[in-house]
This record gives sequence, structure tokens and C-alpha cells, in this order.
Amino acid sequence: MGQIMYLHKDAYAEYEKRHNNLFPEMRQALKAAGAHNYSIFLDQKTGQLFAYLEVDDVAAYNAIAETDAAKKWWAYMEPLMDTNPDKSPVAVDLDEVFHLD
Ligand code: RM4
Repeated sequence: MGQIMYLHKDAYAEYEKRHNNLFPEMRQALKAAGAHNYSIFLDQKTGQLFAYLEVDDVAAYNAIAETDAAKKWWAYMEPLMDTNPDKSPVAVDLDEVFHLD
């Protein structure tokens, strides 16, 4: 999966710091939801984040939204990012247009 998210411009350092200290239960929830090889890249100019992650099953992954771990993490990250009313980050799903094995 590829996604764009939106980071506030004064929050770059804090965002990276918080991810270096990802809540263990969020790490566990991501793994349990079948996510792996997950990277997030920052465009320093615009604050846009590009997330790349591999998931076993998209529906199973999306169920992470129902976990207490994700709700807690999103509430913690909400001040730093553009978010939806449920505090999940605004995330635009991208379509894959090229792949090289
Ligand atoms: C991001 C955002 C995503 C989450 C990652 C770990 O800031 O909250 O939803 O999957 O952190």
C-alpha cells in the first residue's frame, strides 16, 4: 500500500521522535494486522508524508482502526497531523503504477 498523510510544519522533529519510540502495543497491532516492511518518508518542503507498507490482506489491515492501540496512538499523534473526526490521520490511498521485483 502507498498512502499520503499530512504533517504539520512545526512537528517534523516530534513526529520522527515519536516514531522512534512507537508504542509497543501499536507495533504489535501493526504486526497482528499483517503489516510489514513499513516505511514513512517526509517531504521537508510540504510536510507531506509518504507511507509504504506491505500488508497480507487489506481488509484485515484496515481492521486495525478498531483496536485500542491504534485509537490511543492516533489520539497521541493527532496534534501533529491533519486528522479525521475519529483522530485517524487523513490518508490518501495511492494506486501502484510501477513495480520492479
Ligand atoms: C502514523 C500514523 C499511521 C500509523 C503510523 C505507525 O503517524 O498514525 O496511521 O500507522 O504512524
